[in-house]
Amino acid sequence: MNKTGFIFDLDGVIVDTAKYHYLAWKNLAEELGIEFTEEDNEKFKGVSRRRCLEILLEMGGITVSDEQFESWLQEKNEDYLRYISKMDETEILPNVQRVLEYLKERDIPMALGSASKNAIPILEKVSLLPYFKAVVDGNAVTKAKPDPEVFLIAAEELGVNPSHCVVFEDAVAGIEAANSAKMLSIGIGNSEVLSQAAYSFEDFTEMDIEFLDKLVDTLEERIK
Ligand code: B16
Ligand code: MG
Repeated sequence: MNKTGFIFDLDGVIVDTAKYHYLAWKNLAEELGIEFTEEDNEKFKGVSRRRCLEILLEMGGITVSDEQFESWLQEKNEDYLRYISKMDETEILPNVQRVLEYLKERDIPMALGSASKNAIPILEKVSLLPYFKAVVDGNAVTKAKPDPEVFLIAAEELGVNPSHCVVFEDAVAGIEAANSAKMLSIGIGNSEVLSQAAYSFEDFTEMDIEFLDKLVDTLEERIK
């Protein structure tokens, strides 16, 4: 068993793919005559693609056949894939790579824990895939956050006891999932919104090396 493990959410933590999800959902919403704002898109963060479409259709009061539902789901994803096909390293959020390097230098294994079914192509696009020992994404889970499944699978794949894992998350449901997995949750974003996190930071530029050192020491203390 490894001693400690670090798990990262993708959208809102490593990259800001929410803006591309927004554009793709907005295109579909327009086609369906539904008004869709950036505020509406907030509710889609960390939520599975399927659930997002259900919410959108509820907003428009639209009921559809299973076949039509699947076809819109595919249309949105194809549109989204066109946006992300242009992504590169410049889209990595500030200081993320510094944190990944810090952990790599210390041989601390890292995993991705995301609701996205497009996590691997996105990590490839921004050249971060090699940092991750495990990628647990929307293809691997049956239960969405706040269920802890995604993070528990990640801990298992890292070979780390869940209580010795740290999770970086930007969504309330993700913080809840990390807490119920008995992991140390770190919110990335608004601290009032993420009040259930053990610690929170506006972004990784606010997190200094001293904090990371302290975090690793705290976890290693838990192990003793
Ligand atoms: P896909 P995360 C989530 O990523 C996004 O925040 C959410 O808006 C999206 O609907 C979900 O992934 C599914 O994404 O359509 O690519 O499968 O924050 O869990 O990394
Ligand atoms: Mg997220």
